[in-house]
Amino acid sequence: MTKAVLALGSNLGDRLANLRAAVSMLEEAGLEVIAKSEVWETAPVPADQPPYLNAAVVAETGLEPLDLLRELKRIEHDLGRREGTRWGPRPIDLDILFYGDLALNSETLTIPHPRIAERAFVLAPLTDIIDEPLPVLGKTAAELLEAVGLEGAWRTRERL
Ligand code: A4P
Ligand code: MG
Repeated sequence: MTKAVLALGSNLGDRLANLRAAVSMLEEAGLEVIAKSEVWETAPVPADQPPYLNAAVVAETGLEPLDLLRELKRIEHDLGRREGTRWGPRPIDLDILFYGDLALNSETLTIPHPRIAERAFVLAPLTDIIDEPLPVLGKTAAELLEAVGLEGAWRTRERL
């Protein structure tokens, strides 16, 4: 089993219900979710789309990275996501942030996810669930978040 860290984002439809449905579907797919961040409201990047709810989870999985990616794509599709503009609005976005301490750079999959260190909407939820230095990056989420600033990210009172 490997510890994978996943990012969840939604900015279309019932955003909280979408995040919660995604967590249930991850569990149904056999992942054991062992930590869940709080739910954060975040300003969209780029700005010309609705605001997001973002969260992150740690999950134990026996799936290999590409099989995990395939499961995430299936869950996105089942939750109504269709091909659209890259970085555009979506009912659900599921990204693999880390997979154990693996570093991988292939055409379909890059691990760690390439833009973690520059995004408050990824780092803020990570500070809820991982205190140690992050795999490969070697710094804590809190340290990286301090460098980019918390601007555009707010804790909601909601739980996953
Ligand atoms: N891919 C490569 N590496 C990975 C990985 N580690 N995890 C490939 C998941 N997918 C990975 O992704 C496009 C392709 O990236 C996949 O088919 C896979 O082969 P996608 O999810 O279809 O499209 P996307 O999400 O638009 O692209 P990407 O690159 O994942 O975008 P980001 O960087 O995730 O940005 N603003 C706020 N506030 N909150 C957000 O959550 N999200 C985005 C999406 C933009 N702005 C946002 C948010
Ligand atoms: Mg994505």
